[in-house]
Amino acid sequence: MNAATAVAHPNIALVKYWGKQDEALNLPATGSLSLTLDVLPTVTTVTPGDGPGEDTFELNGRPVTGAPLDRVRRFLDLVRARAGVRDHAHVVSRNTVPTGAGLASSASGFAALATAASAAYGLPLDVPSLSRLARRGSGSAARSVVPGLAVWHAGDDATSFAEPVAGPALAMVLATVDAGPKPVPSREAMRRTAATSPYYPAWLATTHDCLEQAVAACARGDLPRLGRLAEANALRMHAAIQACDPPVRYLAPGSVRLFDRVALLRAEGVDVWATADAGPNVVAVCRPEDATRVAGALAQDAAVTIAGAGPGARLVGAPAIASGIAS
Ligand code: 2P0
Repeated sequence: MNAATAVAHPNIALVKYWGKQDEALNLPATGSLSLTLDVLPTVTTVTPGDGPGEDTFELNGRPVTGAPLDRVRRFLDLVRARAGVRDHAHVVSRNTVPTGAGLASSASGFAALATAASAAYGLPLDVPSLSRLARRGSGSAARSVVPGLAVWHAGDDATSFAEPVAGPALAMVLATVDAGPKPVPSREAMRRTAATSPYYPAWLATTHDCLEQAVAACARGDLPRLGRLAEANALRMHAAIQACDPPVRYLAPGSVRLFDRVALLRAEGVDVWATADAGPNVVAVCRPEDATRVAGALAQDAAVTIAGAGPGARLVGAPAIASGIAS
């Protein structure tokens, strides 16, 4: 077994994943649609050691302990069980996404880990296999395996993976209101929404229809229809989250200001819509040629990054990151 290094990028959902039909297999209650970005990559190296032993995980130059390390170990256990080996591993990762800030750090993280670990332990490297495996680490990671626009199917363990779909050319302007960790992790808030939000059944029913319509809009290259569906879907997700008990509110005053700025730009004739994940940061969806104008307007209230469609998770040549952890 050899060390392997993989790179993956975050994705932003246009039709959101919020709720599971199976916690153990990490199967989503509904399908979702996203754009894998060309910014903020995660680069991860998996180096198998000899025989059973302690897995280690270093993130951005620091050893990780506690629950985040356990989550990586459980993922490696799954990889080892499938590969029929017991060798421990050293995982070294560099993540340029603000971790835990609602910009999908777990998506690029587990997409890169699934790809590097599959190569290191000899598992299949085709996109459906990597997407199914990445899903087990974090649901949204299933989509970061795929380049550009991706649909992640609900389905069962065998059929719940992401695959590419054709669609209109898109840019996303990431508007960061707060890069700090969110108050409630998305996994916990998702569980709480399903268990206590009176709007959860409506969320599931409308998202199912929304996905069908969004995929049809993609096929027609109809950005305005896709944008309207995406903004409505995001606000419905936040409505369901805010209605849970105890409530969780991810959107901050600065987030609402950004939704208003996007609406003002629309009133000026720009095709732009807003979405937001499990945090206060807002993402504007627009045509690539309008991205600079949109970014200029949002920069009055937030730190902005312009992103386009990016590549799927992939292996890179040699181990690119030096580990500070001795084997
Ligand atoms: C999404 N989010 O579709 C939605 C929108 C956040 C808001 O997927 O429990 O970290 O690891 O499967 O993937 C965040 O949830 O959850 C997420 P787990 P994940 O992008």
